[in-house]
Amino acid sequence: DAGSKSGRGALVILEGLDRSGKSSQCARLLSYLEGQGCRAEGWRFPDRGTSVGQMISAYLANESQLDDRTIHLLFSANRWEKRALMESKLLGGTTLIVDRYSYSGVAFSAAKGLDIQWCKAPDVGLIAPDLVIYLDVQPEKAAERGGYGGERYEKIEFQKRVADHYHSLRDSTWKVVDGSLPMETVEEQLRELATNCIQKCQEKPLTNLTW
Ligand code: NYM
Ligand code: MG
Repeated sequence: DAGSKSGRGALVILEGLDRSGKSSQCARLLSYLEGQGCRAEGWRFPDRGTSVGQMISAYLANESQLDDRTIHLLFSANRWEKRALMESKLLGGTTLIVDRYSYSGVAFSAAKGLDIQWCKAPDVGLIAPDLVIYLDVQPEKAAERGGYGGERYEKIEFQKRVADHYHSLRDSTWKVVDGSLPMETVEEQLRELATNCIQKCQEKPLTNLTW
């Protein structure tokens, strides 16, 4: 098949506030790509399946208390423990559609008041994404969408600060999509962005995140 001989897979990240539609859009994009014969997998961070991920999950559910820097480093460690597998998947030609990455790490911790440079440092050396799609939804709109699930951070005032920090992280790999548009419209835009990205990065080497 074409996929196995024509270079590496793409690292595509979806970012956005809680309830911005990332998880639904990741699933839709993944099934579209698979339908097109593209080798792709859906990943998410935090990956709650590892032992670090279980500590994160307990913290988010308010079942444990952790110092702000400690939980920040656990979120980063949770990405590091997946780095080797991520690299081998990408080099083997599999595209990864990932729900949250280092940008969530920085935006959420910085919203607590932690220094941004300090927040960025532990993720230096992870694999740099080929494309970051930011689903832009006003915090008020996101909160209306069936409310929040009761996890830590799911408060409108906090989400507003997270949005400001996301804004300051935008760089040339980012595409901002209006997440308040109808689901099908958003889906269509994501298909086009991802398809272009997958084609373009086949011959490009993987690089590391430097911010
Ligand atoms: N979150 C997620 C962080 O605070 N730092 C991180 O590095 C990552 C990946 O965890 N409110 C926050 C954002 C979410 C929460 O994510 C759980 P999800 O996508 O709801 O499982
Ligand atoms: Mg959530």
